[in-house]
Amino acid sequence: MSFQPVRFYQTGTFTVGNRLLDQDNRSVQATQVRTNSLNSGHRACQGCGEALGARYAIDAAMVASDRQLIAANATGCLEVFSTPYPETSWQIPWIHSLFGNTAAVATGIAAAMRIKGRSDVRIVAQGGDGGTTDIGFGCLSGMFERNDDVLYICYDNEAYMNTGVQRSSATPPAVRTATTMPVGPEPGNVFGQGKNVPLIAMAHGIPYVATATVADLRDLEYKVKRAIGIRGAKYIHIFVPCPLGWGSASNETIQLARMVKECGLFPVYEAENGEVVSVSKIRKQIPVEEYMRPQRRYAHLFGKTPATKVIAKIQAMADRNIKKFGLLEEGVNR
Ligand SMILES: Cc1ncc(C[n+]2csc(CCOP(=O)(O)OP(=O)(O)O)c2C)c(N)n1
Ligand code: SF4
Repeated sequence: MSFQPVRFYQTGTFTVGNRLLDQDNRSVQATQVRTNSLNSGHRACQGCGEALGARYAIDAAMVASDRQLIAANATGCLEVFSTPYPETSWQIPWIHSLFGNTAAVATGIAAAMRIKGRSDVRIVAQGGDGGTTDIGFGCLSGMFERNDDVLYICYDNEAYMNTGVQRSSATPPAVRTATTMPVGPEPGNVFGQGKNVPLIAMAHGIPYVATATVADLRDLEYKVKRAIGIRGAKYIHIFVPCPLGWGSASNETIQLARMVKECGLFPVYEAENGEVVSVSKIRKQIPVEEYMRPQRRYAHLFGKTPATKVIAKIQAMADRNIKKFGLLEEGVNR
């Protein structure tokens, strides 16, 4: 009979490895306090920012709701890698909606809970940037406008990753995707288009809007917990690097998420009722080039003759954010 030794690598789960470890020997990830709502064993790529962001966001929502949480999930990587039929990595009540109607499905769940008098149950809707900024945008705006009691979380990896890296309206200018190839006089994605959904959410005047990155998971957890405690519509937009779609190394996910904030391209803030109330300041400002260079989706800008004009235009976008949100502590972080 063949013999298979028990391995202890799955210590972040409720599977055999976790249960066999003594309390003292458990890693932080294997602590019994953590709900592991998005459990290990799913099929995300190595270094997937979306998997990391969802794991921390949903665990924080579980803690904040006293484990009374239901999630609706748009079609996209998060749904596909976590639920290859008949398996699932979710350890919460979880429903897969269509690609474009997650906000509406979550609204329906919230209405059902209201009718049942279950004000203790909290509802999360989640999706990628395509499901949020493009096809799901109408349902999302309706959810905001009605101030439905739902927290919507967008995991922004800046393209349609699940179907092969097509451009979305959250794809940054000059980026190479399968549908914005680096050819012609202005290679990559166009400048001056796209949508800034956190600002659009704020324009709806909803109680709470926040942005976050997977480089600061404590900040992310804090924002999710805050949002769960607020009644009405809430929106959190999380920056989640995608090694496969960006052509970045899987061990650079956190570093890229840190650098996008430190260069000013992705401002991290909170807003209440349409007004910015707190901003995460840049600790040490870096040029956008430092953030872009390790990603192959920008490789066409760094050839033999670097596209200095294009890089300068992207730097100008970061500078505008820095000014608009007051991201620099004067005299401290340059
Ligand atoms: C109506 C409809 N159109 C197209 C698709 C195919 N489709 C599934 S997921 C997806 C892209 C998802 O992109 P995004 O929302 O950015 O999530 P990601 O995979 O990047 O996490 C597309 C186009 C679909 N499922 N339904
Ligand atoms: S393609 Fe990107 S978003 Fe999808 S599982 Fe892989 S790393 Fe994550």
